Amino acid sequence: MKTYKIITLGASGAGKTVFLASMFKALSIQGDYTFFLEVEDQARRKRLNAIYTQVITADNWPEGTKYGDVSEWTFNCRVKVPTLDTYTACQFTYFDYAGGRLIDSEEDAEFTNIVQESSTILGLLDGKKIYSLMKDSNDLAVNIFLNKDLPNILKWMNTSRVPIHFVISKWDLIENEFSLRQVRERLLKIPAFEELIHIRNHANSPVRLIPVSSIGSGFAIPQPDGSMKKISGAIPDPFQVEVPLACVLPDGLQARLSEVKEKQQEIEKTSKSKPNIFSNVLVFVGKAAQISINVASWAFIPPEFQVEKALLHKLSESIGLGLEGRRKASIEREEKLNQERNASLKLVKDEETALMHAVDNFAVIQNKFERVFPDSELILM
Ligand SMILES: Nc1nc2c(ncn2[C@@H]2O[C@H](COP(=O)(O)OP(=O)(O)OP(=O)(O)O)[C@@H](O)[C@H]2O)c(=O)[nH]1
Ligand SMILES: [Mg+2]
Repeated sequence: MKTYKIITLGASGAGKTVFLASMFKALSIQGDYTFFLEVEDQARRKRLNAIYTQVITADNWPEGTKYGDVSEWTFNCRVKVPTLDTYTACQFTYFDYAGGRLIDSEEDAEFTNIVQESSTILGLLDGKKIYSLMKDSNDLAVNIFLNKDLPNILKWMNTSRVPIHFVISKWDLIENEFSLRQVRERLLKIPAFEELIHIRNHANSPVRLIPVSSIGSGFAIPQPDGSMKKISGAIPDPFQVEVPLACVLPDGLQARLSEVKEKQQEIEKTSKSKPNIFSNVLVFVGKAAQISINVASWAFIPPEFQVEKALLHKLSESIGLGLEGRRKASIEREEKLNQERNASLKLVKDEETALMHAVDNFAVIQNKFERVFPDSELILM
């Protein structure tokens, strides 16, 4: 089974745990999308459901994650076909730590390992602090964000070259006053942030800004004392909580293929006898990208990204290998993607075809998101 690991990095109170509970709730039934998430472990499933129930029904909020707690949430990504048989396409494992752990200067071997093994780093930026930053307030929250939270997140991100999803939490607090483009411009004024984007762009490893709200607009309002008051009678309407998960596989594959391609080119440059490009080659042709990867190089791709050829071809249309190949999200594309998704549902009969179908769903989610937020992907070159 292909398993994608995602580490969530974010300061204490940024909204990591509430986000995971809300994402699970949104994707735990086959509704808008023709896949769903399942937490196999019953105790963990109950725990995650209890967190969400507390968010939406109790007066107070769930407690922050404790320092020693490693919440490891494994979601099976499942597809139910019209005959009601269900197949697992892949797994996503999210690691949710206490935010305080980020700033520990001690060697943290466990944390380091998880960062190294992750397919994607999900950096959660606290929307409440971003709002203060956008307001140009000179308050403590902004100071902490700029001088502590963000540098600590960037420090960990700089230890790997996997794709990065900067999730802006609590978008409900920002959306009425600032656009994603404005937030993007402000963040790019921070030199260390901009530098990270340049490095990732150079490696062709995607970086995105993804605004989410785990509760939706009008559910809670910040109080002068810093707390978040729930509005009595308000109904939660989570916003875009499914987007980060949908980007994990396509973005991860793009980054891995680019890495292998780069290594392969280096070897070809230095080796005297040019390898015969027609032997031992796994050709991978797409509308947006045309690359060939040697069988030997393919072995360096981690198993979760060694997808079947048919899936590679499918994804090669949507992943941009090289800036010129960036896809254009559009309504027309949405229709085409919906048709493809309907067609592939009929073909699901095992893990491999279930993954093909899940990827069609991810493309639908991504296309819709990029259409509404064309400034999501950070490309500076
Ligand atoms: N307005 C708004 N507030 C939110 C949202 N998500 C979380 N919050 C608030 O942020 C608080 C912290 O959320 P958590 O998910 O517990 O934060 P965390 O990042 O897990 O924090 P640690 O466990 O301490 O590392 C919540 O108790 C809410 O008050 C959101 O989408 N909108
Ligand atoms: Mg937490």
